[in-house]
Amino acid sequence: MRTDTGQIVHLADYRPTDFVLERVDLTFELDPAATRIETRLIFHRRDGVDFGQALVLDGDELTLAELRLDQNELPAGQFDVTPESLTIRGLPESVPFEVTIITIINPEANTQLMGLYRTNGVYCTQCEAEGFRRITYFPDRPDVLAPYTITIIADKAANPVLLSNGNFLGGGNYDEGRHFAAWFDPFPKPSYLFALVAGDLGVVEDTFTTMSEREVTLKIYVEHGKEARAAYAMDALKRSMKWDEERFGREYDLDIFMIVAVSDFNMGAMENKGLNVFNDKYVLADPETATDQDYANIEAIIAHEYFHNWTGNRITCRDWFQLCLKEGLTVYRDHEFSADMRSRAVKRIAEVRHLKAEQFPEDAGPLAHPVRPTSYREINNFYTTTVYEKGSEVTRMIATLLGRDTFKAGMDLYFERHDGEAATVEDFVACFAEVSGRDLTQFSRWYHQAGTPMVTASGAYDAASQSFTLSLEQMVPATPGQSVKEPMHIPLSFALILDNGSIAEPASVSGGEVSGDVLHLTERKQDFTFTGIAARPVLSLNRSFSAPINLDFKQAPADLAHIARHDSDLFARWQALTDLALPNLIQAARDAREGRAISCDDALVTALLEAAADETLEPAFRAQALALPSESDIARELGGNNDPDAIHAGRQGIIALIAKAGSSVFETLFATMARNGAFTPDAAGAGRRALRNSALSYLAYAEGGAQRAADAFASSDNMTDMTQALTVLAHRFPDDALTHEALDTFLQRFSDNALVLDKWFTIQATIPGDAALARIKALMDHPQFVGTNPNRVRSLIGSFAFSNPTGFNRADGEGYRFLAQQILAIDPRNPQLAARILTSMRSWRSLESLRADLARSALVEIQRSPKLSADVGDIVERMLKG
Ligand code: B3K
Ligand code: ZN
Repeated sequence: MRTDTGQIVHLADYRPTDFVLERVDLTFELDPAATRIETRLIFHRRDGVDFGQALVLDGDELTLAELRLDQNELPAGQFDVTPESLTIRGLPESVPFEVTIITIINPEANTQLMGLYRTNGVYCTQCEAEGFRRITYFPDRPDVLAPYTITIIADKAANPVLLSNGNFLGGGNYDEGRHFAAWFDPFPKPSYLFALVAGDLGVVEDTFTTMSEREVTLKIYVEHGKEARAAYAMDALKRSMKWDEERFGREYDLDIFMIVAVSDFNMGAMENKGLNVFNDKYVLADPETATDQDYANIEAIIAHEYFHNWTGNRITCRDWFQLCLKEGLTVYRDHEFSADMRSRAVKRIAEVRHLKAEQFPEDAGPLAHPVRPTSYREINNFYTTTVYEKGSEVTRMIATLLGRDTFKAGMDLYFERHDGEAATVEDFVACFAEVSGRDLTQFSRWYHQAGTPMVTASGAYDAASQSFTLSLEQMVPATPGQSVKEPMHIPLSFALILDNGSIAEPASVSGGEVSGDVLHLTERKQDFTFTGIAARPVLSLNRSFSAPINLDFKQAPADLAHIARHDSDLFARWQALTDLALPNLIQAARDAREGRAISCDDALVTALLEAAADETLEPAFRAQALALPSESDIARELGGNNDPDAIHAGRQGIIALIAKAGSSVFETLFATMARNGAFTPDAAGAGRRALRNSALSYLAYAEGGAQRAADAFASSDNMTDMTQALTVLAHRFPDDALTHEALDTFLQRFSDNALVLDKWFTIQATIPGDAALARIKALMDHPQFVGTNPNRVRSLIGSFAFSNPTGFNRADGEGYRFLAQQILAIDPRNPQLAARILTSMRSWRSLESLRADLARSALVEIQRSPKLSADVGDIVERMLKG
């Protein structure tokens, strides 16, 4: 394990390298325990750099076997080497020179899954962010770009497939049953985009003809026997390639594009040039084994990694502080793709739910950081929802401010100006400022100021002057290291909805800039006055979630119901339903805590059931309308002193009331939303299943609920219906014999399918209540629990910590202690996985004081461990600070 040096990297210290890397030549002789890598690097000194300057290369747990400078062995005095660095002195003054390095590494022993490792007999790499330095000594930073030539030599029987980045140069047989393959990637790239895969894999092949009529070979490699399950991924890839041409004018550039699915992977997928490596969870799908959510994820992640070819690979990041330049932008691109493939409104609702569930808590807690941070201790810990999802929201706001065409022009300029470069956030923003003529200085604060802005709104109608005044005030909360904040430029989409549901067209607006249906809040306090409004309108604000803010706007239930019924923006209708529900859920949590009976406003019940039954609305939307804010949504709204048991009990009480009032609606939906044809994984089919399963979840509150869920489970013919029914059964009736029976059936049926078994573990890990911990512990002893497989660890321990609020936050603190022990057990093997799961405690400070104290003790226990990785050390330190 890497030793924790505790060193902090600062953006302000950025300097270009002293030496320019011209070419990289790598030869791998693969062996499970002793892979030999010969690295040849051609450098020249950058203009203006002192002649005496030494070349310093990065390493991580490396052993140097040989070192040559221009083919000559170096005398001991001319270099220094440690596992972490290689320093070479006495370099030629004005001509390019060649450094040859030989390292020997052990892929089999690489449990961190960074660098070159083995998974199920397959060699594979993960180099982002700093994994390449675990393969060879190298200037391992994203602003060092070069073309790579790769030769792979390996045993032919065990590794018939030998892959790397770029185009295939050739291959052939070698001595002793070995063979080789050579690849050349002409596009200069940083080392984090390097990839190598070797092993015995099955393949699915197809082609794509680009807009300039070039034929590109497409290959998806999977374990033998799983080829048929890659068909949907291939389809998603071709749709992504087409979409990027049509929407952004981006054409693919190599002769071949490959995807490899592996079963041990720390994250979702990786955009290595021409050779994407994927967690097999985001490649493999068929109706029998994949849920609709799996299909949607595959589509989105295939697209995301493919889109990186331009936003990330052709234009990369100058340094890791610029991570959002490729990640936020690429998430925005994949969101837009999915919105075009599916229902835009439903997609937006899902995005906002995710943003609020994951990014808002991060931004409100001890791990808050700006979209473009200025310092880090462990870069792996900055692949966050703030960089990704808030980064995407910031890009979306640029598109909102500029309008679609000008935004496109800015993207075109960015691609043209920075192709082949390592760029910065400033470079990106400058392109949009230039094409629009807009000053984006204030807007750029979105990159630099952490924390979710709070906007307080109030509206007043004056009948005499037929005017409506909207008073806005913004506040950005203090976050770690940033106590004082400046006002932001916040684009707020709005509508003034009249009694008959139509949208008022104001005669004039004063008080600030308004473009189309977007008003620009730029001051701390700002009043906008709209004239020519004949009658009191209902204001719908932040439609489509045009800005990632918290909105404090006390609207009467009748006004919210009016929006929920009439807004032409479906997202706003959903938001209004949520806003109607939240006060009820909060009150219910208080009532549950105090032991009072739980009640619910009629306005909420009526509005929900009306939306659910409205056949003019698409089923997927109606399902979203029925999905009440989650327990963590309620906790976030409460903001502090949270009691997860009370929140859970209150929410359950409200659901029971809605279930009772709406039983006939739910019966009808359950019957009418049944499928009447062949299964299709598309958005329309998924929407019907979502609505039917939502109805089932309410029906389970009625008499005979367990039997009903068990019947739905037994009659299901696809993984979505099956897991939904099993979840309802297990979560509502954990001790019922029907539940045990169904869980057993599921286990027997899918015992040889790891991805489906992950679902079996997750469903049980998220059963609410105090008994959860004992259940988790028992499941850890299950023969199918594989502690070295990240998907399996996340499905059990991750799901427990992130998605089981009552089980994890047991009042006696045993959930936290358990997590601490698990983190300490995972950390020596896989620090990235440990650190990621530990972030589940990011909101510990908003718990009620007894739980908060126990959570703190567990964190302190982790911190006291003598041998923490940099990854876990950094998270735990930031979580405890202040
Ligand atoms: N760029 C990778 C993430 C790498 C994470 C390294 N710790 C996947 C993606 O965002 O597309
Ligand atoms: Zn990405």
